[in-house]
Amino acid sequence: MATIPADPFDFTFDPGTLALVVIDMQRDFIEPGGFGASLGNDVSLLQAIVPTVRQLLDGFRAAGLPIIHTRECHRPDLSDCPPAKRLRGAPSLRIGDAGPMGRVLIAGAPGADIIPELAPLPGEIVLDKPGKGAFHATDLAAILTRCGIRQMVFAGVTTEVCVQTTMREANDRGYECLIATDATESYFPDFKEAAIRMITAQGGIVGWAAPTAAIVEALD
Ligand code: C5J
Repeated sequence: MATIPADPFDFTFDPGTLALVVIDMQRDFIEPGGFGASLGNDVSLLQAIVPTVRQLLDGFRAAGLPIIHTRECHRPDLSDCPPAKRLRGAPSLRIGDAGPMGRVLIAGAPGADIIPELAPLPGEIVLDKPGKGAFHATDLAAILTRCGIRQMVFAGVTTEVCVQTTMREANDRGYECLIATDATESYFPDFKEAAIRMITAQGGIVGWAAPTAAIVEALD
């Protein structure tokens, strides 16, 4: 067993059952001209965590531990995109519309790709998900069972939407989850802070939180 100093208390893990889950580090959320920007968000906030997410990837790769990358995206015919999701709000580009990086949040379009700096390596799992949570309408549960994963470190975007939703789904399924505080970000910094407080409050009601350096050091 190994230990990461964490909030609200130490996160003890078995390296044989730990995985890294990197949520939605896609061009559509991180780069200008994508879905995030079409909603009026400042994507430079999210770009700031690319180096720390890369440190986590490097640490898990060096330790030989499993890595799962998720991508929020939909089928080209939008059959897995509820109209309520597509029509919500007043973005300049809706899901499925043609944008500067191809059709917005559509599997196979350049915008749905993970940014090149964090590109998955052969052997790493890439999971396309139509919802905010990575368990909804995916085979994530089966993958975790098959790989013997019981504990997960979470990174990616956005903290209070897809990261927190997936952590809550995982927590309800009995997984132990830790969020890397400097490898996750929101378009709304106060939402990020609030989400991490929600996760760790009440004795870690959803999970644990720790900085990337502490996580990577514990993997050595
Ligand atoms: C959002 C996500 N915010 N990956 N997606 O729509 O958090």
